[in-house]
Amino acid sequence: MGRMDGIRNIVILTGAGISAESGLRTFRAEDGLWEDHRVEDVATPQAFRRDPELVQRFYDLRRENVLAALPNPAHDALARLDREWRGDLLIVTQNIDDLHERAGASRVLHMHGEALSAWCTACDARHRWTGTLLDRPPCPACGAAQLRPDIVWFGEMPYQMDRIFAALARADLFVSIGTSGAVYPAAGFVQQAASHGARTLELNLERSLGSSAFDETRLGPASELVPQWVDEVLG
Ligand code: BV8
Repeated sequence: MGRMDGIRNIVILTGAGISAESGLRTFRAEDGLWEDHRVEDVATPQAFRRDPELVQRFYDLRRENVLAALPNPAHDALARLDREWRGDLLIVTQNIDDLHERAGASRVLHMHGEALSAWCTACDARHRWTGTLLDRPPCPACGAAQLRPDIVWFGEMPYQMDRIFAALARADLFVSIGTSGAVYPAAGFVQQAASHGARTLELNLERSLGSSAFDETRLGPASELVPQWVDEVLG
């Protein structure tokens, strides 16, 4: 009875921890983003209404950092799994960076949005964006100066929840990588997958808030744990 017998459909949830070794700061560590910015000052629709300059400057800097970052061996290993896994696979990321895609993965869903995307609140168009938004550039589609970061802020509905719930309902295996389990609805996915009979595995530097809900937890850096795990899966 090999480890992967009976496993066809895999859902992988990733968080800031998978991009930490690519030089992108996590949120809750002592040098985390939330150390020098209060969430409610930069990552809520109320903050954007109150002080759009502060919020645009915060995400212009995040966008710059994403463009300067490179995928690490954890991203590369998941891209290999995406290429070679014959069953269903969905990488649901909470991250706004594009390192999964730059490593070559395609079955990726950004539930909290993307740094390299701008959303026009006048015409609802979305545009790939690598520049700044602080200078209020016009929307390439309608010309209005109402572009905001295409990011899901606290209190806003995450993207493609129906597709995520459907994948969790069909999953035989749910794997969580580099996330603290502090933010919902992502933090509740392990219970949902388990309630549909999936096996659950956590790969993280330290035990997360949801560790007790997992069948197995492996502790260590993603750049080591993820390639090891993918080698096991692909045999
Ligand atoms: C919503 C984009 C309604 C912005 C983000 C239920 C209970 C309590 C509260 C709520 C609840 N339901 C909703 C809420 C409110 C809120 C919430 O969860 N608040 C928390 C703080 C209690 N949730 C919301 O507002 C959500 N929206 O609920 O809408 C709704 C819901 C469902 C259905 C309908 C409607 C929206 C939340 C999304 C907000 N936007 N990101 C941006 O990026 O700036 S959240 C943001 O923070 C990230 O995307 C991520 O989700 C979260 C950060 O968590 P992690 O990624 O896990 O990062 P963290 O630093 O915390 O941890 C890193 C981990 O990695 C650590 O464990 C560390 O050990 C590990 N690690 C570090 N280095 C490594 C490593 N692991 C391996 N290798 C390493 N090298």
